[in-house]
Amino acid sequence: MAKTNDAAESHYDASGIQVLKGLEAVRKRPGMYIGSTSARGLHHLVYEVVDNSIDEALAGYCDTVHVTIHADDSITVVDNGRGIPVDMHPTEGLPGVELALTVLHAGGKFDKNSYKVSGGLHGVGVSVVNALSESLKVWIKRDGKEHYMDFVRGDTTTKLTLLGKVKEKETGTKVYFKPDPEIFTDLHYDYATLESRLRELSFLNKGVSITLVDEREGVQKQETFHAKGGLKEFVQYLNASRKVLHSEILYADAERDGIGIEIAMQYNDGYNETVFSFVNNINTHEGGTHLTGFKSALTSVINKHLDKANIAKKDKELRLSGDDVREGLTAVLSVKVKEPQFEGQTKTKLGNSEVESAVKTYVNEWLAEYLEEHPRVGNIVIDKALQAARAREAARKARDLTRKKSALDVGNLPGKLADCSLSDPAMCELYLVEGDSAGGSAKQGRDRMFQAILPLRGKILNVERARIDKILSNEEIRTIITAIGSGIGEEDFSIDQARYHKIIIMTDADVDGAHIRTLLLTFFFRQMRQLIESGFVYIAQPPLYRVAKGKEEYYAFDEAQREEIATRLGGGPEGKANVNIQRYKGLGEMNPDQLWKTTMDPATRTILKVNVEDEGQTHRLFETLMGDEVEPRRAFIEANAKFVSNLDI
Ligand code: 0RA
Repeated sequence: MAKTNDAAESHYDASGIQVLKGLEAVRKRPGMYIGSTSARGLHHLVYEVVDNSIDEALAGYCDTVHVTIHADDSITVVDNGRGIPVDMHPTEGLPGVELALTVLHAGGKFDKNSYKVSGGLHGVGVSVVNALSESLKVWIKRDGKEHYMDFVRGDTTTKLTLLGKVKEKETGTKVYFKPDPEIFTDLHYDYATLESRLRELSFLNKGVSITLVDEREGVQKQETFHAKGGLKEFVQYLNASRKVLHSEILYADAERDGIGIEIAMQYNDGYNETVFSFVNNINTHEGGTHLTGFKSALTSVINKHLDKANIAKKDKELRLSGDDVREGLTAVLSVKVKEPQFEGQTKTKLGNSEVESAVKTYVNEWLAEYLEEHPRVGNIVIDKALQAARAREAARKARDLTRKKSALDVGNLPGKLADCSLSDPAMCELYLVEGDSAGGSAKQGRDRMFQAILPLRGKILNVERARIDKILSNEEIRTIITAIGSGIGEEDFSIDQARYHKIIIMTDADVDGAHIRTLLLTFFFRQMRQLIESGFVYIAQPPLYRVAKGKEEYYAFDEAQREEIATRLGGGPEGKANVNIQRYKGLGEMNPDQLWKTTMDPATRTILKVNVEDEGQTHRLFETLMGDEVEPRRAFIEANAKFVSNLDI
């Protein structure tokens, strides 16, 4: 930075120093600002810039956003908003754009729109993206002129420069950035991850057109997301693989007490509840006041509707619970709140109490009127909820019965379970093993101090196609529930009761094994989601090959590794003939010692932790793979078959 004696310039220098301090803090502790420096943080940079464009859209000045992944995994985001201000800030002595890009939380200084998010990872500002980029460039079209600036690791390298004239009505901002390899451990952008968030943003911001372009070699593609119907199209997307019970999607878009409320809902013939909630475009995974308001209004309106309905007296005496009225419901609730208070472990739970009453009052009016005016839909909803209530009643009876027999009582663990001797759940592992023979090897090979084994016989029930009473009558599932000890569902589940903090699925590396694993994951996702969310569910990685020469033996987990070991043991490519390669067809082919060494010994094994990256995608995936509709499943398998490897068919 050139030194001058000019008073204004030295003031600029002074603020420049302060600026550097601010962004240095971001580079020192990036995790504090973007959560992590792995893939998640990397993608967060894109969301941060796009959020600024979406803010312009919310303020009514922007309807098009273009995101490009360049060949070297750098990113450009272009919008047609008003453009970041370029005039001198009266007190800071820097152009607005430079402030926005070099001062932490400078966004607030403009106070440009009322739905800015406070706290959490969102809305940290584009200056954070700048600090964590090896290069950032910005082009602004505003007031008939185009301006340019660039930065290296947050430091201004080219001061604001006038590029030339443009048409007066041509406005917008273009931001290019290349994430800094000194900061990020992973520099690769995942198309599907960006696609999923951008699609979601288009659903949440009716009318905004968002295009994603991938320029990288071999993957070139481009998609535009644009939802004229807003959340209506979101629900349609989520229900795509389901049989819906009524064709019209219930939809509301209103403002009450300064709070924007948008809702879409539709019932399907399944038994799951798929309800998503958002505040200022942020997925409130932990729910909060807006969701509570919606749920309580839904339960109350449907119960009132039941009272008025023309149905048998004995049904009228049934009270519909929240779970009953949400069986088979797909709904999205999105609110826009001026000063959101985010709470909870991941800061994704809305705390503002005024939002609960606003949403509740509004949904009470809107839904009551809708059901009144659409009696056919009203009857369908009542029917569905009554069926759920009856099934729940039957399930309660079945559970009481099994309780009497103590089948679900931890005091009476299943006979098939070989439990471990420690009792602290944090130390204990439960292996769910496919088949009795592998189960036997695992029992002999394990460390019985902390490893418990539960052999599973054959296929477990597909819970995606079953209601709770049927799920509970399935022997294999009951055994799993009892062994884990935490109960199931939303109301009966308690993570504190889980008897193991690692539940490891161990199946063969073949089609049956993959199927059993999917069935187990479906069950955990639908009935014990918290187990996954707490990071308790894992997948074992047994080796595919044993490579041996004489007394020396090694295990390979894929073909490349097998070849590498064989070459090394044989003393070069020619000597491979003396090497014995054994392909494991199933876990049962390994003796207890081999199973321990390769798959169960914490010192040497690899286990994969199961997590839910994107709830919406996961719902759709399980519905596609495990639901009733055949056509979406066939299409999915066709589209993805080429990615499947290591399956022994
Ligand atoms: C501050 C104030 C104004 C707009 C913006 C920032 C803005 C920032 C970004 C980042 C990406 N795209 C953006 N578009 C706009 C409002 C200025 C005015 O009042 O005209």
